[in-house]
Amino acid sequence: MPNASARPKHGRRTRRRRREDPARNELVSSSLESAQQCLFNQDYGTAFVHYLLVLNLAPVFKDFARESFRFTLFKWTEELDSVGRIQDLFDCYEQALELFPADEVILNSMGEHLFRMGFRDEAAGHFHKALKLRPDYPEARENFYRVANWLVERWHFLMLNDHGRNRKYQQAIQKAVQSGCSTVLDIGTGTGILGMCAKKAGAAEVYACELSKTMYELACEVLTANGMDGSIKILHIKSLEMEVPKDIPHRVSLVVTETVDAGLFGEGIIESLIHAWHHLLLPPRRGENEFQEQSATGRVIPAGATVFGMAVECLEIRRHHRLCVSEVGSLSMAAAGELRSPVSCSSEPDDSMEPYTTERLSRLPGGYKPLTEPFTALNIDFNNVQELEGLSSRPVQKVHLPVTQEGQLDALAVWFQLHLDEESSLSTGPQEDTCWEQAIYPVHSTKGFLLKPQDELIIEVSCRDAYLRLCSVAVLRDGHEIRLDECLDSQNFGNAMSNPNPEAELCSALASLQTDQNQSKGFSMLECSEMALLNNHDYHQSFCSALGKLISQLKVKWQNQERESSIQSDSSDLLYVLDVSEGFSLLSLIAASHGHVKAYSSVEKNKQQEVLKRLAHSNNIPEQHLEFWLNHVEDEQGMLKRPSREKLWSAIILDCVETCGLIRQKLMEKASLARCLLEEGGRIFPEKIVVHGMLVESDTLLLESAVQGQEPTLGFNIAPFINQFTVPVHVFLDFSTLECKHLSECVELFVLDLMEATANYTNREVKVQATCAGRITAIPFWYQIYLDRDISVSTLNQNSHWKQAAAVLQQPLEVQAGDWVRLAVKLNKSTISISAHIENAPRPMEQ
Ligand code: 44T
Repeated sequence: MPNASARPKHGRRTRRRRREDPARNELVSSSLESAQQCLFNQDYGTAFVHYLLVLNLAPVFKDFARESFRFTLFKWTEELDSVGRIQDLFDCYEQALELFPADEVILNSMGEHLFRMGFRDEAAGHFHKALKLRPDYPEARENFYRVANWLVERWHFLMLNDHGRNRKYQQAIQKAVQSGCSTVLDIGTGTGILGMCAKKAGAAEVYACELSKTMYELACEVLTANGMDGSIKILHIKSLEMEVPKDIPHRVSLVVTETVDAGLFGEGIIESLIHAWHHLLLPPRRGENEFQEQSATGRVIPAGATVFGMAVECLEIRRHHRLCVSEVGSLSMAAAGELRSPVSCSSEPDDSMEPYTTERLSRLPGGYKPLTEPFTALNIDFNNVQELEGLSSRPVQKVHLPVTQEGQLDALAVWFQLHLDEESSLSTGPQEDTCWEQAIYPVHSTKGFLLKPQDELIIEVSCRDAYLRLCSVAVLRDGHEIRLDECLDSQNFGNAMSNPNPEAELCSALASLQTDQNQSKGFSMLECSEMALLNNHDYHQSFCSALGKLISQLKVKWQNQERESSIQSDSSDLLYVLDVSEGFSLLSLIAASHGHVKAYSSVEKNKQQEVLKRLAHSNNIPEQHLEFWLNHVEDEQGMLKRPSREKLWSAIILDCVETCGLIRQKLMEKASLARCLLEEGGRIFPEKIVVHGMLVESDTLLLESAVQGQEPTLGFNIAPFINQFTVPVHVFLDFSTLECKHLSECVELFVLDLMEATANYTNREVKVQATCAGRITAIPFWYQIYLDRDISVSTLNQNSHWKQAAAVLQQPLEVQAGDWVRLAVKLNKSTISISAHIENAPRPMEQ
């Protein structure tokens, strides 16, 4: 307990105050004593109230009591958290920050609570403030890196590095302002760049709004640095809440915005523009020939958009959105019922579903095959409010698309042209040399259905809830219409999955007949990465073998022990296996399938538990051999405690690597806990992780990490501000398709031994020889996960559900072929950091 019993030295001011107000001083000193007493008795709530009183009445005690106050605050809020008193928890933090507004430890800790509650933007703001107060505060730095990606999304860097896009926007704005649009509103200003363009072009009044707090604060800094803080009025508000004259004094003649995502409408541009036309913009120009002053009418940049679509075959998309295997490990999946990713344009979308995901088609591992020509799905005029309003009531449009190549229909890919004005447009197409992603509408229901040239694909295009929806509904073949939603019965098609187990099929049929509310949708939802995991054959096969090996070893050991002690073998004796993987995992069931195993799964969602139970049943695993761990434990801390039985665990399966390519937080802590819970001869899976990496030169990674170059962006000083949000490790990388030059062989960077506490280190120096000359800009890394000494899986595997990560160096490092590079690899609380130095070079290049 820090500082709880020390006594303050009374300064001159206190003494004076004491003389002035003895009753108050009496209260302060008795409260301080009570606070310390309560703290000693671990009555943190009361201690906290006493401290608040003391520090509010006598701020002079702040320095003296800071440590104990923090300690009390953290203890008390931990208690509040554990009983779900979230509002009270945040009230405490707010009171604490009123007293200590510049306390980086309190700010960081409040950020952690906010983050856990899902308030990422707010959380990040707290980490950022803590770091500004103390740049060498490692906890805050690590937290900040973790959230920076959400706060300032990586596309900001791409956008600012996209000189073509910047110039086109600038020219379109300049033209509009010079032709008379003198009052401008930038909706979703981000870094403030479009608003600044308008001001620079000579607009008399410029307003900007931004809904993200972090981006708003960033834009304020940028405006100040460019001397425009007095001339652009920026508001932290969603444009839909803006009113005249409350927020802007009168309607404007130009709205500029780039609130578009890969699917065009995902950032709410339709709603924003409808609102802007009704409340913020001057009336639109009437006829072409009528003369009207530009300053008396309103218009929007971009003026409109054309959306394109195309059907594609793509294994990478397929394996993330539907089950492509009939067996996982040793288990038949026939009884699983339908498993779906949450990305679906189904007719009854709910909150947990999204109509599309995004990918850069050109970077998909394994590539893609276009099955049709691109078609125009939609044209929209942003200067026509009736058209914007009519969008959601437009009748569903049926498009007939000739199939041009044979292939499996996996998805519809969508991109658009953004027409800035009559002359200039930007494209997000897959062929363009731009960085934009395409929207992907995966097809779920056509397992194994092969499209053929001469077929006609029928697609429905509609606009609901301000989202564009595309749905492949049918195929016209030889004059017959084959409905795609009826293709679920895979037996209809020659190359469908075969099902060798008729009993399992019956179970599956039964499952879809269940009337239970949970089953009402007839399918269970899995995250895309969980789906890819199920489709990862090697991974499950490796687990199946490694678990099988351990289980038979332990069985033999038992038999020997029994023989030696001549105790009668008890067939009810079981091995205990615990799978603490995050999300949906079949590993517990795979363990149970070896017989004489009682498996505990950590699957939490009811529907997913049902799937496991069905699979257990259909794979002849006794019902009582599968239990759900989280149904046994109250809180997360209990996670690795075994059930209250005599037995210790024979195997504990830990999920070590996150899909994004990073080691899971607290992995080593979990491993040491798990080691204590193993029976003799028991094991943790995996037992070891080896981190591999390589030196590369990749401009792409640089462009996604920070605004590059010394040149100001369109003449504005933006880079130093947004680059504060640069993170040293890039995640969700597809190393196999990353455009880059390999500058070395693969090297072993680090080893994590999960079975051996003493074998681990936190720092390591690795020497790598450059195999050719170039600029080292990054060190991608991945993992070889050893389940036992012989069996391992790699996260770089083609079938992997994991992506890779890369440490991006802030300063590229020039090397010649043959140079030796020294890498300092650090592991701090599961976070890897890497810095590179040339051997014998005088100056280290820190990342
Ligand atoms: N677009 C990239 C990036 N916002 C997404 O908080 C997508 C560019 C791109 N603020 C072509 C294609 C693409 N009122 O900071 C964000 C966001 C803010 C608003 C105030 C509103 N109604 C909104 C709506 C959004 O605007 C900023 C940008 S939106 C995200 C842009 C492949 N060109």
